[in-house]
Amino acid sequence: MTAVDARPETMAALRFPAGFRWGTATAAYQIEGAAAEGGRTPSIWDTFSRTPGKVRNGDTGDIAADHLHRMPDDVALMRDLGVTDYRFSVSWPRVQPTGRGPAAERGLDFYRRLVDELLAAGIRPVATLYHWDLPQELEDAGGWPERDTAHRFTEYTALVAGALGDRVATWTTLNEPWCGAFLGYGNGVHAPGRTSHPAALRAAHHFNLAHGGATRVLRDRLPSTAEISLTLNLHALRPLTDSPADRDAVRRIDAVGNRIFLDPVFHGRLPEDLVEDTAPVTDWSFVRDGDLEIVSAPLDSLGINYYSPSVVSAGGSGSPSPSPSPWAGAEERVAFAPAAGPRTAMGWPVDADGLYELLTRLRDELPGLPLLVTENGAAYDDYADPSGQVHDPERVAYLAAHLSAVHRAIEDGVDVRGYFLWSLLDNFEWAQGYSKRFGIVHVDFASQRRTVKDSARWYADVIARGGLTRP
Ligand code: IFM
Repeated sequence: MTAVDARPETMAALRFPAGFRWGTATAAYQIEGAAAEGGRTPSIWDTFSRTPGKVRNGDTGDIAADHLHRMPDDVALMRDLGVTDYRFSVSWPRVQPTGRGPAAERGLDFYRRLVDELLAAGIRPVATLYHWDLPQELEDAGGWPERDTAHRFTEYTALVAGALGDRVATWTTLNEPWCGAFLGYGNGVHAPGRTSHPAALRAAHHFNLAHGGATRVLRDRLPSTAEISLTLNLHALRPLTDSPADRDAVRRIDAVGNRIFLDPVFHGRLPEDLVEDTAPVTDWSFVRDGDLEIVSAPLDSLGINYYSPSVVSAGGSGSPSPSPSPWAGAEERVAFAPAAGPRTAMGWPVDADGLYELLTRLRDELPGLPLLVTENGAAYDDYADPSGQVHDPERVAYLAAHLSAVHRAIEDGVDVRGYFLWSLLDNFEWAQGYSKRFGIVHVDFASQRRTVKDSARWYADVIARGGLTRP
């Protein structure tokens, strides 16, 4: 076959449906900075990042990408890229500093201005109410393992809904409660850095309860057209072999990694096998009558954050789950096998099939529920060269492969309504501090200069054409 003959195949366009939402995503603590302005009080991440040894290089979100002061310019960047939607999170300690009582109007004003700026730029705001920045005062009162934190969250939700409900059409209650519960309270890699399996499981339930309570509040206070959603970082799991033991290892991790949220939220029940697997750790008596009814309030869509899959075995090969493990003891005898192939700067395997597998699973398990890919992207060690350019071909390849997987899923009947690229800006990557760059816009943290990377130009082109060429 000649090169000319090959062109139609290599150039075939992958077109997305009309109205597909092309977004970017960020989170408050990772970009805003201004940690002590306008009455904002410390969150668990302010405390954690100040605790020696917890965050790489001792980095904190004190200044981050200084977005609070540069917001109009950052919105203009998105407008120039042509994004249709922007997913941001609201900082709880900025709008309700002690986690109780009245709102700090100056904090809410920032989000009012952000939403106005977005709407003026023709960009749909997508608000996430919780992306990990619990007010420290609430952690001091017991944090997510305590039931009252869920009640505090519904109160806070009412404040934000009152301020933004007339202009924000899409709402996400929680971002990645698995990380909040199991990295925050299970293995302590994230704030608040506690290491207790029972606390992690209690936190997971209270996240579910907070989500359900907030959903009720949003339904009561928002126009009936509002879209209410939840974002989960579902784990794409594969057994190392087809042996019953390896398949059972997948079942265990699926229970404590995925179904711990999916079953209560979408089916109003706890996974029975999870309750059995975790019996040595807890009797689940913190789940009270009526809780699961609150948790399972109907949703309009589900957000999925996907980066890479995991290969799971019953042990013997691969590395055992690290100690302390985030999996609350349910991972007994489970090992994680090293994946082949390229990895990002996070060390995460590049494997777009995992996204396709997750999306088609959800099509089958939750028929009729619209899906959004609310995060996907990659960190690479990119830098501005002397001519001021940032060339990031690996990120372009990663994004192209994953968007192709989304396209394939849509072709196979999955109702995916949008894709939010993580992230608009280089930012504070939690325990990795500023050492990992996920942005399609480079940030020089010393000068706060923004430089549009090649990947941002590529994404703008994808958006303009409503699709991409087959990679
Ligand atoms: O930066 C995070 C984000 O806050 C939550 N999802 C994963 C991203 C990359 O680690």
